Amino acid sequence: MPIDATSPYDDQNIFAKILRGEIPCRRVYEDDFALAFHDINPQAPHHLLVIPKGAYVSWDDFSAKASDAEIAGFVRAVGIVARDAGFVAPGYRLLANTGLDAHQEVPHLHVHVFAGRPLGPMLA
Ligand code: IU
Repeated sequence: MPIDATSPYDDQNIFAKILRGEIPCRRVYEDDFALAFHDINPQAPHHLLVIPKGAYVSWDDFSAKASDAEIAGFVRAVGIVARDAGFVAPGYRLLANTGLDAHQEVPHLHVHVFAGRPLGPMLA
């Protein structure tokens, strides 16, 4: 079910549990600001999720409330994940579904990283 991006943070959401180590994930990268892991239902040959370590429901919540250090750290982590995976040259796509109309399902900000095939024109 899609979530309302303006709802309060629920610390029982699945990505909060992954961050606390209560649920396993296929981790590819971690630093002070971000964790990256494989999506369990990949929509491309490579489909990773990058999440901030802080408790933010959505891109809207994060961009409004996170500190400059958290924002810089998270954006840099997304770049490192893509670069370390070798996605830069052939290309990759970032996506952050936000709220009901965008069909955001997990109420902890996550940036999808898609790569591994020509992804075609942007669909909206
Ligand atoms: P969305 O942007 O909120 O719609 O995407 C949620 C993603 O989280 C989706 O691609 C799921 O496959 C993925 N996911 C996951 O990787 N592990 C989980 O335990 C759950 C969802 I629940």
